[in-house]
Amino acid sequence: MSPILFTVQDGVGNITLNRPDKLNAFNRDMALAMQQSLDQCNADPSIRCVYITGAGKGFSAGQDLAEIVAANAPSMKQILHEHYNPIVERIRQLPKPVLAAVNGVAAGAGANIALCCDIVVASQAASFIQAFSRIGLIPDSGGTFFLPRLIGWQKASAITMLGDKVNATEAERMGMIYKVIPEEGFASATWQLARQLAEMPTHGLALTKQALNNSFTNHYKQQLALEDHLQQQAALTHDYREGVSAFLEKRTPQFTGH
Ligand code: LHQ
Repeated sequence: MSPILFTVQDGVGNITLNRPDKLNAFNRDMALAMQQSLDQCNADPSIRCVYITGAGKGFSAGQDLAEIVAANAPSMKQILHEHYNPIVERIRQLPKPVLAAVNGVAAGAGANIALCCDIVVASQAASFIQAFSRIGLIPDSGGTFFLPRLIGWQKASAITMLGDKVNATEAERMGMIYKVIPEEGFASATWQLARQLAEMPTHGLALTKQALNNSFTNHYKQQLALEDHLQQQAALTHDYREGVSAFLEKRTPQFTGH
């Protein structure tokens, strides 16, 4: 069984984590296959949104703990350098929106890979666990970067140290995720959201992502300069012209992503 299912439909690249009997825990094969799918999403111009979800009842339980004690286990260095960091880097650098549809429990690296996506929605049945402290590790896959920025230092400090299980409603309340979506109809509601994103001005969204990627490290003058630079690029797109024309002509815009 392939650890990642990858399909393209309606302008959306669908990456499904697919080890459902292990709650989609990451092993090396799955991490490398996910990188390959993200590369395909980058290379294929027909893909204008990436949708990441899990097969079965979980999203991902993080690192497969059986793998790290097996013979020929990848080293800690390999796991970070070759598995998780390249996934997070690809998601953040991808010039297209990435939607995480968290269908069930997301723990450890599984939680932090979801949280580094551009938009995170979660089923009422989902939960987020910074499980690292339970096994003596520190949060990886960008957790110590994204969490304090999403929910503030104090909450981030407490949930990473205590390893609390945060349910989807609480995650939304804290600002960890965008929205909770009812369990019933979750797949179709989140797929609709991905399709909506795929019909938007893709290049403009990529420039927005680039601005946000820099917003917590730039000071405001640098950020104003970056916005100026990126807005000049957005102004050159077909979609900008189309958006303004459609508004003035009182019709629905037809964006091409360029
Ligand atoms: C699993 C796993 C799993 C293997 C469930 N592995 N089988 C970076 C660097 C290097 C090393 C380590 O890690 C990292 C990054 C990380 O991600 S560290 C954090 C690793 N993840 C965890 O510690 C979470 C471990 N899992 C759990 O605590 C629970 O499974 C949760 C709370 C996620 C879900 O609990 P339940 O809903 O009660 O499900 P379950 O525990 O019954 O799991 C179902 C099956 O999945 C079960 O297999 P079995 O054959 O007994 O049915 C579990 O053994 C398996 N599974 N997580 N990470």
